[in-house]
Amino acid sequence: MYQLYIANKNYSSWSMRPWLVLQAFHLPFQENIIAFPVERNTGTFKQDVLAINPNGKVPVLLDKELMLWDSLAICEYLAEQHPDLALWPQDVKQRARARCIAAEMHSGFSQLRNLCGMNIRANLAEVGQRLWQDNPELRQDVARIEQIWAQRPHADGFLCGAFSIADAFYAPVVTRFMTYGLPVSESTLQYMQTMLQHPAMQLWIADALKEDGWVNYLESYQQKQH
Ligand SMILES: N[C@@H](CCC(=O)N[C@@H](CS)C(=O)NCC(=O)O)C(=O)O
Repeated sequence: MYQLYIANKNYSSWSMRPWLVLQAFHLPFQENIIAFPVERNTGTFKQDVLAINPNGKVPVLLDKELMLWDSLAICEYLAEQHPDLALWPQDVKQRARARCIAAEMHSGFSQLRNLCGMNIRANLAEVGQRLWQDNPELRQDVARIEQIWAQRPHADGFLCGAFSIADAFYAPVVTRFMTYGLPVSESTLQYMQTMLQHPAMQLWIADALKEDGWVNYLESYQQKQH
């Protein structure tokens, strides 16, 4: 059984990606949550992560003595270990495209990432409206994502055919678009609905909504209600 180390499901977009892949493809894994501290650099989060990964970040996948510490590398490894399961699309052209768009997400979209941190339980639509008006780079990031999503083979399907690693990489964007109420097209809304109906996505969101951990440094737009 794989061991997957992740942080809070409400906030940890990098954790969400490999977790969704493991869950969606019914791979045997145990999740281990190392919760972020309330204030940065307090608590035992860093030392707990460092005890398994010298890079000090989650997600981490352990396969017996082998330790993998990057979401894309973890997904590539899982795809290699389970070649019968099409974690990447079976079709060679869709597979190439899936790799390109997953890599683009892995290394890009910094404005969306920085301004609209994942926060599944929050409703930050007013904040989103202001961010949208004030940040042309955010609008550019969203436009590029909408372009990628619009190129999916079927309007009512996933990015490269069946659900794959590519969809897992864009899953946190689906939740961000919801949290910040960004003004997206009908086609984008349709893809979001497709993703929101996936059982693995539903399970992650349900778990996130059950969490009570509040992390001040990831809540730049709202105060904790007492
Ligand atoms: N490129 C890494 C990014 C991992 C990452 O930034 N993880 C965040 C959580 S979402 C983290 O562990 N942050 C804790 C810290 O930086 O102290 C990946 O793809 O896994």
